[in-house]
Amino acid sequence: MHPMLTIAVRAARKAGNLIAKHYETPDSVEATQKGTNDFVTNVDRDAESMIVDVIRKSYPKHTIIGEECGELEGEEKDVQWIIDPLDGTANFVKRFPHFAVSIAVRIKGRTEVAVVYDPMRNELFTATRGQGAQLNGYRLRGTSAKDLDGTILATGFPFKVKQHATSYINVVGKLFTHCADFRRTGSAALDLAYVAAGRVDGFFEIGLKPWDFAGGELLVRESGGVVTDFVGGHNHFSSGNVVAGNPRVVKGILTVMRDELHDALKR
Ligand code: 2AM
Ligand code: CA
Ligand code: CA
Ligand code: CA
Repeated sequence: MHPMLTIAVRAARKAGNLIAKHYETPDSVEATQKGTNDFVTNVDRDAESMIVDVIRKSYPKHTIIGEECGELEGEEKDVQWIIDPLDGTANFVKRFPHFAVSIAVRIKGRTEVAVVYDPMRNELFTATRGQGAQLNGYRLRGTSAKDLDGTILATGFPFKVKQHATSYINVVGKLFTHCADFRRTGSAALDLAYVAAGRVDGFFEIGLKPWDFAGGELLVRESGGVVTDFVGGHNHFSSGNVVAGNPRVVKGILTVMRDELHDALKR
């Protein structure tokens, strides 16, 4: 195993166990409001500190970027650990058992290893660039859908900034006439892991942050899929707009977006 993946897995399991422990004792969870419709808990922060400690022990010079801690600049700026200690906090707070830890290591802007860990199901999704994606050690393949016909697509809604919600809902409405159905699970990291595992055929979401999708992106690519922005390009790390799936499904989603999406969102 890639040495950085070993550390990423150790950190993800440790944080996942902490999250699962708190899930059993809801009184130990304190939620505070971060912004409109947006909450964070003591568990997000404790899980993140745990991950940072594990990384720092092996790689004290690497840069770490986390949702709650921001950028912890290291001497080596070329190596970035991008972490979401708890993806699906809204689910966690509501005791809807669907959330994950996501960790990706990017070297000079290219993701080398990734882990997405679902502690409630003990499902560990891992990937190393050029070496495939695995679920608990078994090789993953995405679905072989030829177009949008009969597909199930995962997505998320722009719950924070509703400025472009109408344009977005238009796209969702149009896509609905082409695919079979949608899933809206509340964890972008798991949505992408599920694309890699073939549990859904594709995924699209607007306005994500790098920690939401950096890990899942490599899982999808290493399972034979592609990940792009809303115009088929590779600006999703800056735009936060992500489409994923096998090349034919992504093409189907992009075609609908080209016709229906507000120009401001096309990047
Ligand atoms: P989070 O739990 O780490 O904040 C993209 O949809 C991301 O936004 C999710 O992966 C999740 O990340 C967060 N999210 C999704 N739905 C949400 C909601 N209804 N309220 C708050 N955060 C949400
Ligand atoms: Ca959050
Ligand atoms: Ca997230
Ligand atoms: Ca989070």
